[in-house]
Amino acid sequence: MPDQTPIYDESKVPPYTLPELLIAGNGTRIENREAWQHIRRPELLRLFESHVYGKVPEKSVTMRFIVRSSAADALNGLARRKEIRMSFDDQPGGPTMDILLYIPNKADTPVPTFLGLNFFGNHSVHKDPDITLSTAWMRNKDEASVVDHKATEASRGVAASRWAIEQILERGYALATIYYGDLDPDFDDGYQNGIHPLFYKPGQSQPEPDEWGAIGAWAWGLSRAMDYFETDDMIDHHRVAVMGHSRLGKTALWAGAQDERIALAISNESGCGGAALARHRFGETVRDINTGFPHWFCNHFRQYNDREGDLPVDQHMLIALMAPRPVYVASAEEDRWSDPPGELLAAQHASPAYHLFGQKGLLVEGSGHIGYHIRPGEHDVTDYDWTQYLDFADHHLRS
Ligand code: GTR
Repeated sequence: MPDQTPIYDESKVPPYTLPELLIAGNGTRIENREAWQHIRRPELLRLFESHVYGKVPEKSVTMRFIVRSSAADALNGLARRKEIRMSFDDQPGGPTMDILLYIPNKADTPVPTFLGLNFFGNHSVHKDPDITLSTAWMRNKDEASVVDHKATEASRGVAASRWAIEQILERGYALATIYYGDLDPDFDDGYQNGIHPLFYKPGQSQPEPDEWGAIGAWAWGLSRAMDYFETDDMIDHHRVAVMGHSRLGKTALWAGAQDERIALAISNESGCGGAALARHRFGETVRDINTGFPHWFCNHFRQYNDREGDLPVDQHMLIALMAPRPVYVASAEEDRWSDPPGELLAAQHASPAYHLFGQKGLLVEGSGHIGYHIRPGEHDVTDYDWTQYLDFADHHLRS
């Protein structure tokens, strides 16, 4: 096994060659948007499914939703608050997913919307006392006032600094959020809880080696929220931006790659398995992530521990799967584990897919269809990050 000390010095990153974005598996050069849409895009999706995130089993589930609450006077009259519960199974006690929605009162609906999964329950994104407190299993964390894997009253608003809700609403966007653990609680239990078991064939007790892990399940939940938006006439489902931080940034990119209804995908410091090139061995590596989080990816991904160069894809291709839709990658200077230089490189190398559509990819100055910023500070989501996302969304979703 090679030395496992993380590399934080660009000059020590071993040389690598990226797989060609615009050459198909059979050697055909991809020269236009039709060839991208019909040949390369489906091929890359299959490769990410089989080797990285796993595929969603082919099975339809019985999806239902109920509106659990709706109040026009939330946040001092700024917004309507809605809570929607989706279920995927007719059996009582099956998995459910709760969407919290804030819709700006001053805007004419339907409104463009930011959608993001959260780490500690919908009640964590704002101190609003009327958000239903999640009763789902959570990772224990003192700062989030999670005790014995359950949220407490003191958990309300613990993640509020990461969700610029008033800013989002004042700028005319709705915000929708879902606790990621509703889809799959984030620990390695061999996929016995969450939504995976709904998809098992008779006799199957865990996903096949090329079937989805937790990131696949979380991304699936984002697409189910898209299904709901198609039924809610206050939401403009053609203008939904999916935003995620860290593991949920990996998820946002994977959801956006698969689901072309998503108009914009935003990766906030998603790092390894997200926006950062796997072959650029800086910070977290494939071995690190498969060891620390064996349940996030499909089992096949483990073949690439210390063998990133053998992956048939790299993460510039994941970003490119958003084309021609806009995509945003953000890094933080002190968050070296997420490999900021590898994130920027992936964004740059995704650009040729955009050029096929006559668009600019990543631009050093001005705005192309790939946005990027790096800010001072640590691994986190800040108001500054949100201001950039709102400006980018204004440019691409409102013009
Ligand atoms: C880290 C992990 C990263 C990132 C992060 C997070 O421990 O190594 O890949 O996903 O967790 O999601 O907070």
